[in-house]
Order: sequence, then structure tokens, then C-alpha cells
Amino acid sequence: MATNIKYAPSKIEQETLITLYKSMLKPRMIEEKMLVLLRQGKISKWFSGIGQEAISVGVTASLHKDEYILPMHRNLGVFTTREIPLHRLFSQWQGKMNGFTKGRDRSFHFGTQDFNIVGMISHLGPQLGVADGIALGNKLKNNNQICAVFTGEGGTSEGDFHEALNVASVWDLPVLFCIENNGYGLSTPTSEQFKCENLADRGLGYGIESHIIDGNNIVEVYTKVSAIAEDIRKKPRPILLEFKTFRMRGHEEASGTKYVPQNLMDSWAKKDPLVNFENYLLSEGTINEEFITKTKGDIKEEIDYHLQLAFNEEAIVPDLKTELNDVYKDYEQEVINPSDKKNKIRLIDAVSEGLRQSMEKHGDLVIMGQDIAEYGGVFKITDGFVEKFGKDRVRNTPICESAIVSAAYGLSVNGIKAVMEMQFADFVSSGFNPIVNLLAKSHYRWNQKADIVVRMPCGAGVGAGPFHSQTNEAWFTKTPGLKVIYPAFPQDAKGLLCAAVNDPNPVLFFEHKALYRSVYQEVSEDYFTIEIGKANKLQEGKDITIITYGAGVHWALETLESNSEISADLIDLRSLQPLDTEMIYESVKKTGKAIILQEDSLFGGIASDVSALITENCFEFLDAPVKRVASIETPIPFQTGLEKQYLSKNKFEDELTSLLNY
Ligand SMILES: Cc1ncc(C[n+]2csc(CCOP(=O)(O)OP(=O)(O)O)c2C)c(N)n1
Repeated sequence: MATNIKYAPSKIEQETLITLYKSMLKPRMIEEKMLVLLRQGKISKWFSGIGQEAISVGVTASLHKDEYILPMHRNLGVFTTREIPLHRLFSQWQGKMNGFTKGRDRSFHFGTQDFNIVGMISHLGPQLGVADGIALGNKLKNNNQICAVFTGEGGTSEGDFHEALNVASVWDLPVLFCIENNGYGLSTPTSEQFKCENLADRGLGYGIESHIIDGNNIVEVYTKVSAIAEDIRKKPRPILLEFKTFRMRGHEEASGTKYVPQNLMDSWAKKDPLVNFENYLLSEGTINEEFITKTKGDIKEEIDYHLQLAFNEEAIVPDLKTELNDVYKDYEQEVINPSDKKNKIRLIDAVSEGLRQSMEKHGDLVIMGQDIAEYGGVFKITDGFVEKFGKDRVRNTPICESAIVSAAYGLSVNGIKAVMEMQFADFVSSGFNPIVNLLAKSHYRWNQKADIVVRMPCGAGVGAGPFHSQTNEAWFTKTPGLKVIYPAFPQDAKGLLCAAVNDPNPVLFFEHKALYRSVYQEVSEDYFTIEIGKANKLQEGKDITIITYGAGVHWALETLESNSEISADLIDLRSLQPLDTEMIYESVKKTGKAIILQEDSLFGGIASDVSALITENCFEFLDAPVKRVASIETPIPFQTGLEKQYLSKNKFEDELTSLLNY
């Protein structure tokens, strides 16, 4: 019974050693069974964690059951150690209803609040930022809980890894960042992935304590991680753990391991975490052959029984309504009517007031963004907020858009609302992935709400050039799962922002910078909300319907003011997703002509879709082709003359007149 792993004399109780052994044996035996089923075509894709079980099991056993774990695609041992009934796992892999995603996502892409597990999205890196948000939630709740998040060594090359470690470090978040360095990222060896000797060495650069742990030695994993976990529960801070291990099978089963030198395979095979631990326990007299046979028999029986349950489960019958209903969290908005007590304020003041009153209403709401605390944000919207609500709830962030969006999601997973301010809407591209893949798909994938508002100061007309002027709402309206709001007036900005914060779904809230200080309105002083998804008809007419939003509303109003003979319905959409198609159709059916004005350049913008909807739904009522008016197809130039030429404002009047004369 030779062991090729040196097990230090441990202070772990015998009972725990036996539990750890059983906890490693179970995922190994499940995997062996899954590999057979995979060959028989009875389950889909499989990512093997064989040879890496000591890490999943050791880390999970070191955490309390109510502490969140965020596993990756090779961490079956996390799910089994949290004692999820096996038939639910099997149903998940067969795309059945008793799984965790109603057949909507595959393999290990699932989470479950019942077991405090948050599953991955395919993009690997965002998982790390989600852990930051969960840990922040724990810290704010003062519950002394920690969380653990996994990544492969390949995933550490992503920007998300760096951002998440940086944020955790700056905010002293109690996260265990667990790198499983298993030699290969798909076919890429570590030598082509990073240049430092140990990934743990990176801890220094982030000001984070780090440790190297033999990932095949369950005693070492459990002993060290338990001690570290206990320590950071008392003194919250992140720790970087590099587990040295090896991937013993292909990236996924179909891809094989041809590119892995045989001698590497052979040497790591000798360090199998399960076989060695079994031999060690035998040699110590902790277990005997009889115990092993009995334990394996019991696990086999459990697997077979639960597999049968999953096989017996009916296949999902597709139901369109169910699919569509699950994209957003069901939510009945309660509209709180505005009072008559009003003050004449600017749009920027209205946003600030709405945000402040939302902070007062929701005692746990956290706002995050660059320079939003003492400095008050670059537009001064959060001026004075720190003094009123404190640094815990008004958080300056490092320049880490992606990690902060992911962290906002982590807060939501932990039951806390978040508003994130993009310094400029243009910079959302650096946080785009978690918005469209993590937030937008969350409820559909595993019924987890993403209770987040992302504020987006946007728009041109302020001479700010290609990177501070975009109105990029169309990047998001095409992604199911997001709501998109774009007010043009102070009263709407306040009421809709308050409504967006109340809504448990992810909302992109566009605020036009050129309107911030130029548009004044009498705004109700008290807290109120406006229904999301309802357009506003600003002017009633008979000859044409003008549909627009944002700055376009003011351009259209100006045009109508200087052309008082035009009788037009003017619709301010206010909400782009959901869209008030009812008001649009009703108006177009009455006037027979429609012109849609947007600030964004033409192709793929809101105007295109509104135009298509009108054509499809009001064709018989139209007296002319539907007209889209949009800015030109270039980036947004800085120089005043060029910017003026760029913007759709300058051609609207001509286009309107020509359509009226059609
Ligand atoms: C952003 C992104 N790029 C590429 C991929 C494709 N991909 C999936 S897993 C993987 C390798 C990951 O390697 P590593 O993080 O070391 O984890 P391991 O599979 O070795 O456990 C790659 C390239 C992806 N899922 N997401």
C-alpha cells in the first residue's frame, strides 16, 4: 500500500478523514459512470475532474454550508459534498425539469440558492467578480461568512481575474480565490499561458496573501484551507490559493489528450488523490478492505437508484409561454403617484434626487462607481451622498467595470440591491460581457434575479468626441433579459429611476449628458415612480406620428415649435425595453405616417426595429413609407462643426417636411 503523496501527521479526527475519503470517492464513481453514459449518448458534454477531487472536496468541506461557493466546470466534488440529491444532478445533465435550469443550460452551468452554490457562465472570469459581490454582501451584513471561488490557471489570464483580485484587495473582501493549476487550458500548456513561476506569486502584486497547496493531497488541502477560512472569517480579506494538480483527461471528453506528453500523465497518475489517500488510510488502519467494498457498494447503489429516477423523468415538453415568462423575473410594478409639491429643477438634479430618495427607501441599496464618493461623481450626481449614507453604501470603485458589474450581481445573489454608475456610457464596453451574459441571462438560466441598475451618462452634442459621446442603447435592447430606460425630462428621469431601482430585473438607465443641465422642469419633491414600459404622448396631432426618445424629443419639440402648422402626434418612448407598441400602433393607425428620430447612427438602431414593427402591424393604415432619421454612420467627432454634421438633429426638419408632403 505505497503512497506517493506525503500525508503530514494530521490533527484531523478519524471520522473527518473517513468523510473526506467518501466525499472524494463519490464524485470519482459518478464520473466513471458518466463516462460510460456519455459513450452511450445518454448525457451531453462532460468536463472531467478526475484527479482533482481533493480540491473541490477539501475546499467545500472547509466552508460552512451556508457560505457561498462558486465552482467551475471541473468541480463535481463541490456539488456532491454539498449533498445535492444525485438525481437532481443527473436530471440537470440530461436537460430535465428536476435539474436546476429547466433544460436551458448544460453541464455545470447552474447554481442553486438552496445549497449556496453559484454556477459559472461559460466566460470563466466573471465568476471571480461575482464572489467579490457576495463577499461584500457578507461584510455589509456583518455575518462573518466567507466565500470561495474557483478558476483554472487558464482563466487567470482573463482581465476579470485581475480586476476581481484587485477589487477584493482594495475592499478587504473575505474571498478564497482558488486557482486549480492543472497544467493545461484546453490544449494550451502553462508555459504558453503565463510567464511567472507560480500563479500564487501574483498575490504580491495585488497586496494579497497567497499560498501554494498540493492539490492532490486532501489532508493538506483540508487542513490549510480550514485554517485560512477560519482566519478570514475573523479578519476579512482575500487570499489567493494556488492548487498544484493535473488534468488527467481531455478538456472535455470528446477532445482527448494527444497533446499531453505521456511521461507527465504517468507521473501524475502516481499522485492520484483518491488512490493515495485510500492507501494511506489503509496503512494507518483508519479503514480496511471490507469498509472500502461496503462504501463503494453503497455509493454504487445510490448512483444507480438516482440515475433511474432521472431516466424515468419525462423529457421537457417545450412551452413557449413558460420560456418567454422566465426571461424576466415576474414583477408587478406598484406605481407611486407624484405629489403636487414641485420644484423647478434640472434633469441632473432629478436623477440625483431619485437616487437619494431610493437610498433612503431601500436601506441596503449599495451604489458603486468611479469617483462617486467624496468627489461626488464626474457629473456631481452623488455629491453629498457619502456624508449622508456612508462609505459602505456609496462605494468608489477601482477602474474595473467588468468586476464591478459582476460584483453587483454577487450582491444581488446575496439579496442586496445595487446601482452602478458607468462614468460614461461609452465605458460600458469594458463591462459588456457580464451585463449581456451574466445579468441578462440569469433569471432564464436558473431563476436568479439580477437586481441591478446600471446608470449610463450618454449622448453627444457636448463636443466630447468618439469615446465620451455614444448613445449605445441598441447594444442592449437586442439582448433578452435586460430592461432599457431612456428619459428625456426631469420628472420622468426621477420617477423612472426610482421605478428601475424597485424592479428586480437588470435595468440599463440612460441619462443624456447634454440634457443634464439644459432641461428644467417642475419635478415632484416627494418619492414617486412612473410605470416602466409606458411611452408618453407629448403632443396630439392628426397628420403624422413622430416617435423618438432622449435628446431626439427636444429636437422634435424645437422643430414643431418653429413649424406650428404641422399637426403631429409626438411620442416620447421613455422606455425602449419593454417598448410601448400599443401607443405607437394606435397613433400610426390614426395619422397614417410615421417618422422615427434617433440620435444613434442608423443601422441596427431602435428606429429600425420600430419601423419594422410599424410596417408589420400597421401596413394597411400607412399612407407613406416609414421614415427613420438617424445620425451618420461614423464615430462621433469632437469638433463642433463636424459633430453638428454627424447628428440627426440637423436633417430632421427636412425629412419631416418631405414625409408630410409624400
Ligand atoms: C472567455 C472565454 N474564452 C474561451 C473559452 C473557451 N474555453 C473554455 S474552458 C477553456 C480552458 C480553460 O482552462 P482553465 O481555466 O485552465 O481550466 P481547466 O479547463 O483547465 O480546468 C477555454 C479556452 C471560454 N469558455 N470563455
